[in-house]
Amino acid sequence: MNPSSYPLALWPPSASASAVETDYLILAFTVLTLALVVPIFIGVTIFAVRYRDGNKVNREHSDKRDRMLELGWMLIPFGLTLFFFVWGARMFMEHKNPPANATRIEAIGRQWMWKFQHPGGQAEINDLHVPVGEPILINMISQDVIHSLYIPAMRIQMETLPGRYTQLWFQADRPGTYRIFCSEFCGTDHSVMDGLLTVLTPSDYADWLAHAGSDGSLAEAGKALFSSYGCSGCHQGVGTVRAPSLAGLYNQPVPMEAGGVVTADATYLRDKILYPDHNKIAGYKQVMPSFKDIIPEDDLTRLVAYIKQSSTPAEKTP
Ligand code: HEC
Ligand SMILES: [Cu+2]
Repeated sequence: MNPSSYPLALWPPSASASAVETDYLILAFTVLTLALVVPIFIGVTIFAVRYRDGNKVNREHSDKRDRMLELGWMLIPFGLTLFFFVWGARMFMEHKNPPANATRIEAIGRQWMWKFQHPGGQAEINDLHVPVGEPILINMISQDVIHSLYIPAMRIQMETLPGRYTQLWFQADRPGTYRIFCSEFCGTDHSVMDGLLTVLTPSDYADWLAHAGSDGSLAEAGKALFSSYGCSGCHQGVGTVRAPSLAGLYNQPVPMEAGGVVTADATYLRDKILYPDHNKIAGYKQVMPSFKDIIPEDDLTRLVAYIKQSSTPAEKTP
């Protein structure tokens, strides 16, 4: 990754339809802003010169009023800016709602690198390979401080927080190599916390996946960890007398001891592993040990992937 291989450009390349639309939005809004500001600026200058102290001009105040004119200059700019509000809000909603069929990539930000894991278990550092024309959802978390995943060519960025998953999605529409940055100051080597996004044709991507090497999918790796960290001792087979079975738990409502229900999303699962005393669930004695400082972030991602896909609904017997 040599920054000097990129010539100084005013505008980064755009590699998705939504990036192109973002550019149009910004451009059009800049034009509107100029259209509203420049006439005022010119008017202020003309009046300041014309009515300056000592200049002999007619200073009588006319009491002629033009209601239409006054309404016009309030309502027309209001309508114009409202148009941009609607346009921007529409794009915002689009950014916040990844399509259900998106390929999900797990990302971890840490001082000072990005780690990406594909659903098949292929992992890469500071490099991300994705297929063109398919929605890609990046689910990310930080292992230390706040980072921010920024992909200028897609015109998107998202904060990467410790202790909470955040998401970002895009659909690249032209193959190529684009830059990835951390856009949140995160310490000494923040400036070199960057990477390369390579958008491949679907066949090249399949080829890449096949050669990238993987010790099995994330969920498979998670399954192995589920035994090696001793989770299965309580959460599987005879163990489930004391602890709930986790099969089919993902995205289900869980009744809390304190009343109310919580949805078992990825953040809930992760929190439960690190801080089992939070969100105590109804019907069980809380005997689960905390795995904070024991299970590293990568393994948490794998465990969560495993729990998510073990979706065979089990007899939940609280
Ligand atoms: C000593 C037994 C024990 C071990 C070991 C254990 N757990 Fe638990 N776990 C429990 C109990 C008991 C509960 C329910 C108590 C509560 O949460 O209030 C629970 C709750 C959970 C929940 C929430 C379940 C639900 O229905 O919402 C998750 C997720 C979970 N454990 C994951 C794990 C993972 C992953 C591991 C291994 C890293 C693990 N547990 C290790 C006993 C254990
Ligand atoms: Cu960073």
